Amino acid sequence: MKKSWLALLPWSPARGMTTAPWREALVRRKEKWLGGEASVIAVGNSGGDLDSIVSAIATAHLVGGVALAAFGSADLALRRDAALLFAHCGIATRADGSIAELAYVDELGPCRGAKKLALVDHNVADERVLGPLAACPVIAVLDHHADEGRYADAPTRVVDPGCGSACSIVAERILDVGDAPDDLIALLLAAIALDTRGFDPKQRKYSERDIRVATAILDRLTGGARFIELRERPLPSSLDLGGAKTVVDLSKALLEARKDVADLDAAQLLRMDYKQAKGGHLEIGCAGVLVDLYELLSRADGRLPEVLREMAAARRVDIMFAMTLASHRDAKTGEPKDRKRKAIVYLPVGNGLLRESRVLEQNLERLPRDLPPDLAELPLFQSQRIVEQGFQAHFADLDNDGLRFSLVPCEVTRKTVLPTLLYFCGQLQ
Ligand SMILES: [Mn+2]
Repeated sequence: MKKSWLALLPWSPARGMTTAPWREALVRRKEKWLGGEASVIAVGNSGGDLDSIVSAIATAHLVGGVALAAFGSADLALRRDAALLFAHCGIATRADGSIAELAYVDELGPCRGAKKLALVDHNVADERVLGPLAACPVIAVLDHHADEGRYADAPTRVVDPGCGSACSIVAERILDVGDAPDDLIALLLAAIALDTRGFDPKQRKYSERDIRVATAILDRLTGGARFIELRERPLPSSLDLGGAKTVVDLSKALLEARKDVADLDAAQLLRMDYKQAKGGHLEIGCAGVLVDLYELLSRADGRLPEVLREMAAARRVDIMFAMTLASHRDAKTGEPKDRKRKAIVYLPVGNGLLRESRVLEQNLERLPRDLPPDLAELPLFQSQRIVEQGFQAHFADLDNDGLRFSLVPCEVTRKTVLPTLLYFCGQLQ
């Protein structure tokens, strides 16, 4: 059949839709595995940073297996560096911001095909994340964390704690194979550039192995230029992310991307940096939010209480807190006026908690009076001056829907607020 002339144009939709065969193969194997077929599962650690994601993808390619992300599919969009890199490399995202090339822990059904594991970027299978999968035989460990000494019989086992990036260890093997796709190797280089901070000699987050592998990748992708220092070598045009010309620029662009939350909604902002813990009989959630309170409210479209309630329900949380910058806005221009304060916003979920949450408020407001000695001793309670001035909290209604809030000094962080909350939760009758 004659090809449409449209397909010959660089901007034609037909062209835009082509996917590299190695990526199509990943998707196909994933679907077969989710359908019950046996496979080798390459999985990264539960932190799920760019290193874990890319090393899992590359290892799955290498072993003809499936790449599994140790987090839910909706959470890929929260890893801003990864989201930006994949978008830049033309890897399409689905409605929830995930990519089809990965499997996600929330997609795993109860009956899964028999399988073997390849652990990347960690060296002990995480049972909390993988469930019964964690008991599968481990055939490969490719990692750069402290060696826990497990799976000594794994046919492939490289654990090199001195190495800056698990992707260096995986890339080493991929380059050996010879026919590895350029765009896959480019992803590995991006993760290595980020983990090594662009081979910054001051931070020294790399070893000879990282240097050797990054050099070999650049040789493959750009040819020649061997006599130029690694940090100054030109990148392939496929990695000109944010105009990056070198690994130094690329690492800066990816680090910068982590803070780029411009297109996230309130629910995503709340999930981005979230901690949960139990104090007494109460389950407490606390989100660190990268935008100010004004912005959080507007991203929630007036539905912040519902968003918090939904999040609390999904995680069985009793009281949901969020910490943001306060940022009073100029009434006329909407411009932020005061970045010197932070805000604590919270919602007790369920009416029964109203009385208890008010007691918690009073305890926080009363600080530094009644600050327990074991908290007062901690360095952060000293450096944030909680010991002398408490949180200077005064709680009030933020709306008519149960949302309460207080301003606190800007040096106050969740690292002091959450332990204090948990302590006072433990004191509740
Ligand atoms: Mn790593």
